Amino acid sequence: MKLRKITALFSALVIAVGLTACAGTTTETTTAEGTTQATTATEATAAETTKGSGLITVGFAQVGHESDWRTASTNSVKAALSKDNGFDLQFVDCDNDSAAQLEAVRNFIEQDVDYIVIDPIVATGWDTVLTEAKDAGIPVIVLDRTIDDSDKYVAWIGSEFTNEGLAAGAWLQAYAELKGIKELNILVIEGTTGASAQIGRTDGFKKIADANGWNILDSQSGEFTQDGGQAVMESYCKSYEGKFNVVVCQNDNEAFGAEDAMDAAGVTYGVKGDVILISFDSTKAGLTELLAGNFNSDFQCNPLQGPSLADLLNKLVAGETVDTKQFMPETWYVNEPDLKSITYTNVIDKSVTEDLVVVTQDMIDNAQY
Ligand code: GYE
Repeated sequence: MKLRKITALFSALVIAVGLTACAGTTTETTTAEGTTQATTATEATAAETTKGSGLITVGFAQVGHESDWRTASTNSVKAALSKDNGFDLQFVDCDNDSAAQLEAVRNFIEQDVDYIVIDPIVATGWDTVLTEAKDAGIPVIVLDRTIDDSDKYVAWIGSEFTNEGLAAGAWLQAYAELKGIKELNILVIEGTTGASAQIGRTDGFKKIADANGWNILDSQSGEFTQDGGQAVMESYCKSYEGKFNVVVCQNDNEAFGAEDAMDAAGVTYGVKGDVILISFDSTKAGLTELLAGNFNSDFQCNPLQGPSLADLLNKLVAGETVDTKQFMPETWYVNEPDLKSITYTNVIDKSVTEDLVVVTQDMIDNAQY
């Protein structure tokens, strides 16, 4: 077991509440386009919460346990929705199986929980079961990944994945210019196919790649896992030997697997290597690789959503109006000081300039996941 795996395991055990203080974060909060939805949900729950122990019963259909990010998300929700905080949490690990996730939601409806929280493995296939939840009078909250084919939920808390992909592309553009790299031949290791995190990161990065005429040699799913990332990279190393100078992994665990595959194939990467290695998530283990110079940049996705979720549920119980969309604050990390910021056109067609933060040991020591 490599050191980074041990670090990952350790950080997964650290239950984190609250957010990392970060420079150059992008935070947006969109207020209540869905006031009507929120009101309906509130009416439904007021009666429900009086029925049992006084605790608010919440069913959470979690994606699985595929990555360090996921473990941090699970820990954050479990800590925030504890009995001491007034919640009775029914947690189901859906093991990356969409059918199992639909079944978990149907079981929550059957159990007549007060609220259902879903982190959707994939973005589509949701309208029928969300209609069933609505008909049963159980409000649904979506966490992290988005649902694209139904609006029958009260609110969503998560990250703007397309912006993460755009930011990675904007950074690569600026970095290549700085280093005088004329030709970019890119291999992408995507996350779980159909997950909004995979779709957004792929689309955002591709937009910048297309605008610059970069060559994306291949783009395959590594399922957001270390083993998946390693398997895809092993096959890339054979098929594209000597032909690539950039690898984009859509999460840190895939990047760890890609490092192992490149090590085995004798390919060098990172600040002193031949290949630029880009990752997403910025876990403690990922930032450790960045500080060591093995990654070139790491685009944060913040999994510490538990406190915001607890706050939202408490507001619904109290009959207050809630924000229907809440974006987590996130930081773009690098390890070379030359570039201070990046500018790009974000998803709402607005030109934004965002800071790049040079990772330090202190930041890693204080990282909460
Ligand atoms: O980046 C990855 C995880 O949905 C944003 O899922 C999340 C992604 C995260 O497995 O590590």
